[in-house]
Amino acid sequence: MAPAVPRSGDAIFANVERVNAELFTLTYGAIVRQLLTDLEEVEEVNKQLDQMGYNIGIRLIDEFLAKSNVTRCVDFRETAEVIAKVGFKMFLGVTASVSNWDTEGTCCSLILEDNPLVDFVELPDTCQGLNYCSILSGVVRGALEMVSMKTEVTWVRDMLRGDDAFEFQVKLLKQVPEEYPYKDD
Ligand code: MYR
Repeated sequence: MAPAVPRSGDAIFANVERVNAELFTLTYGAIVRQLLTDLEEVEEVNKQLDQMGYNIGIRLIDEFLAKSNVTRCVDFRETAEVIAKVGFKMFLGVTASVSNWDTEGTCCSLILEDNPLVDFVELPDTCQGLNYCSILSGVVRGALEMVSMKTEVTWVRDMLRGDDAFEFQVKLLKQVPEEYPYKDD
């Protein structure tokens, strides 16, 4: 039945956004479930999710750079903050915190206390080794590779396994300096 008082545009958009977010979360859950059925081994599912994320990341970086107006970061510390505060906010609607830096400033953790991907999710005992959110680490790895940073991304904590947060470690393996393709006269 139509509401007696029409909702304002803002309320309708907020509702559409919430429904989109729920649809996204449920769709992701259905993909993970299908992969578990098809691949059987959780390690294989972790790899597949990471690869899917990587494939998304190498495309998503263009949209990120175009929409965020972020320019070249001075170092990896700044890059990590940009991912956590701007990237996650833009694509996941939440921010992450950055901590556990090594002394060289090439390895840190991104920590999520709120993660819309896991709404409605509970893992059965048979999925204990599953890194359910591997798609996120893959996205970060793919996006960084497109801006010349080769990284290794590893899951450290997972609330679906009883930890108090989601945490993944991002280690910068190699930074390929970008060459300016033209000679200055
Ligand atoms: C640069 O120094 O070239 C800027 C690098 C910015 C990299 C930002 C990557 C954004 C990744 C978004 C991840 C979203 C995950 C949901």
